[in-house]
Amino acid sequence: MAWRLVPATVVLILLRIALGSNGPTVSRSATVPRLPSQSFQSNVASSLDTILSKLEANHRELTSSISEMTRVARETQMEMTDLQEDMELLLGQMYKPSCQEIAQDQHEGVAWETNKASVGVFTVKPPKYRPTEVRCEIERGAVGWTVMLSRTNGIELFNRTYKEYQEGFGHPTGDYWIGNDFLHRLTTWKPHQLRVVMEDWDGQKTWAQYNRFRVAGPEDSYRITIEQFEADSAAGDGMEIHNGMLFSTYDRDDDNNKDGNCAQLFGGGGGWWYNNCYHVLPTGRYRSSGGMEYGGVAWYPWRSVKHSLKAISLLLRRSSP
Ligand SMILES: *[C@@H]1O[C@H](CO)[C@@H](O)[C@H](O)[C@H]1NC(C)=O
Ligand SMILES: [Ca+2]
Repeated sequence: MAWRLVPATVVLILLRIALGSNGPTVSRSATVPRLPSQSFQSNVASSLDTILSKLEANHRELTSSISEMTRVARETQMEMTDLQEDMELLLGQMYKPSCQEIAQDQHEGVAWETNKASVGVFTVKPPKYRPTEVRCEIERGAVGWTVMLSRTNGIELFNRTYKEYQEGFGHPTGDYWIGNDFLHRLTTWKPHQLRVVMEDWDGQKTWAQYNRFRVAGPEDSYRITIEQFEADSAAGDGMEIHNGMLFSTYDRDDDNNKDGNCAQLFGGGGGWWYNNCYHVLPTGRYRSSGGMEYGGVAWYPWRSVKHSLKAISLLLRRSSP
């Protein structure tokens, strides 16, 4: 063991000091080196004994404190895990996982006539995720949609970093992105569907729906599964080329464009499940005039890929069983 080297070094150093100060270098007159006296040697020896036994005692003490600390750390770890589980249970009782359950709650005991459609901000908590403020769109008949993205004006910028898209940004009373970690937790907890509603500058409105929507975890770069396109969706299947893609931002390129980063080249800085590069881009740069260039808030094939829409929302609810 390493500590055994310590006394040996100490012995050597002490001997060197002892021999050095009484040895040949300081004795000028004598031609034969004088050995240290008997009493001096035994003094050194007994000092060394004392030092050695002190070191051994310290080492024993240290070893036992280390094993005690390890035991306490292990216990603390277990207590932390228990606390986390208790906390998760408690928060799970305080908050609904999504707007779907909030709508069901509100529906109970409310007469159909007064059960009007409404929009509001609520705190929800998908399992294994933190309580989060979101916008709920609640329809008649206990249907509650959780808004994952809203674009209605250019106030909130969507040219954001990977980290910002992970955690979410903006505010649920206005435009916002709910966060990739939230999406992952909610859509892997129970199967979800995605509804897209959009509006153009001429006042026309349309929608599209996918009955299967799932976002993988960070270890799989938030890969999107978007399938079972609802055939009568008026806006057309713009998400087809995005199915199975990884999430990319201007500071992280996981897209299928070999020459560069779609978010930078064409996406106006918005984060999205780019392929090479996009048909749909709800996170594009908001242009108040529609315009005719890449990087806007786009839904092809409803409008040109270079046309920026007036408004778009992405809404989630559990798939019907
Ligand atoms: C985002 O885009 C706006 C213009 O739309 C620009 O002023 C701003 O600097 C951009 N931010 C980043 C982080 O690129
Ligand atoms: Ca690329």
